[in-house]
Amino acid sequence: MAGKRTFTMIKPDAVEAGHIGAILEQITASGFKIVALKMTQMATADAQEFYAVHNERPFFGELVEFMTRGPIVAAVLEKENAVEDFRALIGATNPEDAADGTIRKKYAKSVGENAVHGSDSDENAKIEASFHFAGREMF
Ligand code: RTP
Ligand code: MG
Repeated sequence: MAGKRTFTMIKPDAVEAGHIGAILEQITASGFKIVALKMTQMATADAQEFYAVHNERPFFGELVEFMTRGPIVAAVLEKENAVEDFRALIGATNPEDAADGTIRKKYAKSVGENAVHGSDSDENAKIEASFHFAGREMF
């Protein structure tokens, strides 16, 4: 599975704005196969654990508030070179810096409320997928 899977979330801002369908369409049209999918809402403790790597950063409290304020759509995606290709598809963290046509350029509102998450390494993709999905929920 190394290199073939990544984990994503459609974040609360994009769910609230009604972009679930358009974002999933762009993801599958770009060659990613959905192998796990669900709508869920993270509790505060979930978001603090998921983003623990950022817990010393000044935006951590804001990030946890944001990620727990409404439902998200979590998914595991399969494609050759999944992690890197998906980061290219979503674009830079700050939508002002994201390339035209990327998901964040089209749907993100700000550096904080930036529509989608994408794992940053194969190792983190596995950890993050397992955080959200049981083995029997991944196909
Ligand atoms: P992600 O983990 O969500 O895919 O985003 P990323 O790798 O592009 O960015 P990262 O540095 O991991 O930051 C995680 C999330 O924290 C929020 N953030 N807010 N206010 C700010 O300056 C700021 N910086 C980051 C964003 O939601 C970012 O995606
Ligand atoms: Mg990140």
